[in-house]
Amino acid sequence: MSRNNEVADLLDEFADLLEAQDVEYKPRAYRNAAESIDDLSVAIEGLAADGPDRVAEIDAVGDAISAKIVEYVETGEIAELEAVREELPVEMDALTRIEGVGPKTVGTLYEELGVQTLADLEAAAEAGEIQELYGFGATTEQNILEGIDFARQADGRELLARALPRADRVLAFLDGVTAVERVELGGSIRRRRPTIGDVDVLVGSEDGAAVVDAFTAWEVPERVVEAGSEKASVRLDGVRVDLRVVDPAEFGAALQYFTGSKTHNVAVRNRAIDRDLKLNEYGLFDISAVESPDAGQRVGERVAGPDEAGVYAALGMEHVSPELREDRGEVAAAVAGDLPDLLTRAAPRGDLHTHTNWSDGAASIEEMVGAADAFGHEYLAITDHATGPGMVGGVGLDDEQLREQLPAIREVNDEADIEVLAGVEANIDTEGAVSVDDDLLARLDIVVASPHIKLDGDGTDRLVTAAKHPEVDIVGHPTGRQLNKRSGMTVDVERLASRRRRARHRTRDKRKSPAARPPGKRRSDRNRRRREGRRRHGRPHTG
Ligand code: DGT
Ligand code: CA
Ligand code: CA
Repeated sequence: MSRNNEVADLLDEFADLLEAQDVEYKPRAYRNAAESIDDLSVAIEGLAADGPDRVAEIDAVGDAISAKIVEYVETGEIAELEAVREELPVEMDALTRIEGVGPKTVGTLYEELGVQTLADLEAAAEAGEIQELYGFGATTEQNILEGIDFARQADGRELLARALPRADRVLAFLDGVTAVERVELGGSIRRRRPTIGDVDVLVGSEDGAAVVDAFTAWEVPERVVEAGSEKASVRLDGVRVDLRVVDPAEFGAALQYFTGSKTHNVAVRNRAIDRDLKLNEYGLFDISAVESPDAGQRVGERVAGPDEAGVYAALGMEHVSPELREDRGEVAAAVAGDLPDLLTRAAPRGDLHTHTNWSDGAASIEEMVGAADAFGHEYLAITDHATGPGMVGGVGLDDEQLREQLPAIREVNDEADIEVLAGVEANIDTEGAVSVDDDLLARLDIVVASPHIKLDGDGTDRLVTAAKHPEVDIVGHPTGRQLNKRSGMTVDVERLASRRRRARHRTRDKRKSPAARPPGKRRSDRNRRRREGRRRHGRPHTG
């Protein structure tokens, strides 16, 4: 496993600190470099070992940044970053989690008011000190106060996509430890929750002490938080990792227990009780012939334990995928054999929401289509941002630019092995109006409309209005939430979806959809196989 994420995080932190100090250009350069390193398919430390010239070959990484990367890989720190950290000792991540508070604001608040933490910020806002600052006002101060609670809740929770690479490193390490017989992730990361409090790792081993010793001696984590005979916690790239070691004979029951969620476990345990069974982290036990079932943890005859599948089977239910274990009816569905099919990586047939370098995407139309083809997609829609309400910084295309882009998309389509649809991501204003000219929308194959302003309160009415627009096919990110940043709008999805269905029926005949088009495209064997394999998964799902 590579340290790419770690290096990218440091460069992002560097960028934030420089931006807070009003340094120009550099922050952008550091962020571009960070993004590029996040996307690397090789390990950064391998390149660094070959020297700064090799590192500077990475896209968006110049000589100055490459020298810092090599310095970090060799010495474990970047002297210049340490210096800026001292000049600006603020909890940047926590503070910028508040919507509307960016690194620049953090810099000003530190310079003017000495704000370092969320608590400092709250005190300053409550005392009315923020609205007195140049460039701030009462509204900003009020927004900050309102955002603090949300930022607190988010505090310490890591995005799944950032936690997973760290978890992979832990798994890879433990796989190589001799005493480890089995290892799996548990907790919210196994359930693939959007944000992760800590990473739970479960090991099956006869020798807990050896596993804990190896784990706490591992040189990669920043520090060991605690260590016992059968468990240990470390901090790795800012994420807490909880390790627990159990007897291999009890691994399945422990995995079921430590995967959670707590409410799912309660529902499963109730089913066990109804069937005269006792379920806990040590196993599933038949207690029908036992006089005092509470006399110990391992009372009765063990009917499941080593494998998690055995636990669910012995309870007369289908195995419940971890993603479904949230007590939303999955236990009853598993008993009835009625669990839904989950999407797999092979299931999506195409992508109907993408941006290119025409707006704020990083890649060209050709590159996007090439990557989609390589991924196995049958179709790809190009839906760059249109300019309009909420589109800041000149990101979106105006109608004229969209008219220019249309033939460019058609041209790529003519050359491509997959279907390339011409589309747009238009903006929905506060009243539900859609930002692009109707005539232009009518010429496109697919129209995504998304809200980008006033992303709070109830958004159902404006979204329903947009969805009823005859040219709109998809409402994009309806709530506008941003994980760990803002909760977004509340939306009555049922009402929105029922409106949508009616609108679709009206327009179905008028416009071609990927499914309705004649199969004019040559497709690779791989695509055909994928398509056939997928038929039972039903309609494509778009996110
Ligand atoms: P997180 O870490 O906040 O994202 O959420 P989880 O679900 O990973 O929670 P965590 O790490 O506290 O515990 C992992 C699992 O262990 C949890 O999903 C269920 C189980 N568990 C932990 N503590 C308890 C408990 O007190 N009672 C029960 N029934 N289960 C527990
Ligand atoms: Ca956890
Ligand atoms: Ca935990």
